[in-house]
Order: sequence, then C-alpha cells, then structure tokens
Amino acid sequence: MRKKVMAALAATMIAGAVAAPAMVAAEGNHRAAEASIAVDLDPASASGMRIEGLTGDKQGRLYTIDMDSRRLFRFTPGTGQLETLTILPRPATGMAFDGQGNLYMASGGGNGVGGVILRVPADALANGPFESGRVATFAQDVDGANGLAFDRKGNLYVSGGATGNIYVITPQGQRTVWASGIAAERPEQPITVNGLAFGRDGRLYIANTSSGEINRVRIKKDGTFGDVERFAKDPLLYGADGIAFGPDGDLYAAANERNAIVIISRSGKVKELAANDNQGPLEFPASLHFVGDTLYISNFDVARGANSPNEPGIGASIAKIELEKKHRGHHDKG
Ligand SMILES: [Ca+2]
Ligand SMILES: [Ca+2]
Repeated sequence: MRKKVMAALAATMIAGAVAAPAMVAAEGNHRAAEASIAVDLDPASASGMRIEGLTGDKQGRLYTIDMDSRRLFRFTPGTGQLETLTILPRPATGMAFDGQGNLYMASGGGNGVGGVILRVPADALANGPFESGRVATFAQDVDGANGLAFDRKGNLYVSGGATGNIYVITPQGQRTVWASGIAAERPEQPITVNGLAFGRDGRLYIANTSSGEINRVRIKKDGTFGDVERFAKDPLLYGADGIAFGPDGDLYAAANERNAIVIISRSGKVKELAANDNQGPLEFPASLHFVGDTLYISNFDVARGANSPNEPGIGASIAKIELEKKHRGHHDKG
C-alpha cells in the first residue's frame, strides 16, 4: 500500500516537473486559498457596474472606479466604510499613487478619443467627497492607457493595452513612448501590455493578457529600455491582467478570463492560488493590491471565459485573499 502511494507520488512529480507546470497547483502541498468578498459595490444588483482599477493609499484605504457612472470609490477595510468621492470627467481603469499621495488614473480612450492620465492631488483626498474640478489631466497622447506603475524616481509607466506601447511620463508630465514589440497570440484577445509592476530587482514586469505571459525589462540609467525577457508563460496566465508583488517577493497575477489568481515564483514557476466558476467570489478579477498579507482584488465581472455568463455571483466588488504564512517560504526561491 505504502509502496503504491510512493510510486504514484513519484510519477506525479515527474509528470509535473517535465510536462506540465499547471500540475504544480493541483498536485502540490498547497491548499487552494479562499477568496471572499470584502465589499459589494452595488448591493442592489449583481450586474450593470464595471470596475477595473484598484489601488490603496498609505493608510490602507482602497480606491476603485465604476467605468460607466465614472464614480471614484474609496473603501476602508477596517471600518467597512464605502465613500463615493467624486465623479470623474471620463472613465478610467488602472490606478496608482505617487510617493506624495497624489492619485493617477489611466483613461485609455478609443473610438477617436485619445488616451489621457487623470490626476487627483493628495489634499483633495484628505477628507470626504470633493468637486470633479479637482481632477486634472496630467498627460495626453497615451492611447490605450490601462496599467500604471511608478519607478523609484517618480516616473510613471503606462501600459497601452492593444497598442503594445509602454509610455513613460516624468514627474513634470513629459511623455515618451517605447514600442515594446510584445505581440498577441490569440486573435480574440489583442491586449498585449496590461498590468505593470516593478520588482525588487528594479525591472518592469508586464502582463501579456493575450499570450498568457509575463515579460520583464530593465530600465537603463539613461531611461531607455533594455531587451524584453520572458519571465513566465503558461496557459494558467491566459487573461493576465493586473499584477502585484506580494510580501513574499512572488508575483501575483489576476487571470481575468479564468476567474483565477496565479502565483509566479522568482524563478518563473507558475501555479494557481485560487480559482472558481462563474458563481464567484472571483468574478473576472482585474486588478490586485496588497495591504500587508492581504491581497485585494477588483471584480470587473465581464461575461467572458470562466465568468460567462456573468449573472451569477454578486457583481462588481472587491474580493480578498488572506495569505497564509505556510504559503510563504515554501515557494521555489529560484
Ligand atoms: Ca452587487
Ligand atoms: Ca457575476
């Protein structure tokens, strides 16, 4: 009996190591992490609201945007308070704070409307709701603008969605364009540059939603980009949207069309952290933001892939996963 189990285990490990990185999640020691809903942004309805971006301030409060009503929300996990801060002049997706507490939002445009970056100054966020007039246009000519990430010098990196471009905007608002050359593999999904995050290694990590891939690139001292290097590629990463580095140094990705959260180790090993069907609690997860050991996730709730049809579940919401300590430190440290 014991011998049989050992043989089966060995066979599994060989198959997992050689053929299928996807097997790691199913056959490994880790239990699937449990996602739950932190806040339902529209308790009266399970559909009809779309949120994509998610970020947090230094106090651990979370921010997201309803793309249709253009409402900017703030959620305070400690108290459960949900505020509508303002109505934005145009819909926006990716969000990021700079070091001074100013909030930036990507508005990619389309159908003849150019992309811009919106900015709310820190003092407007100091209290409750504020006038829409406090929202300024920080930069223009950023078509497809979607994901945002700041480097240590305060330069803002903007992913251009299906354009394949990464835009860089200095703190003074000066913009340059890097044509990444990152390509789409699946014609039904043309978005190639989506979620962005800087690693501890100083490299910019870029999610390719189409090809199920994370690429990374070094930014040279003169501000130009080095060669694109593939960090990970796996069918588990189909729909890779928002990405964020966890407290453990692993990279976490929202695989939107798979209703899944995926972990990529430092050596590029890919495994599933959590996944579900269209019942939720993950409903087309789009963006990720860590507060300590808690991973917060925006549920966009688009009807596609594992989230189609999108009627079940609770709709636009912020989900969360508490990382277990035993998850940490057991990963491949590569
Ligand atoms: Ca709802
Ligand atoms: Ca749903």
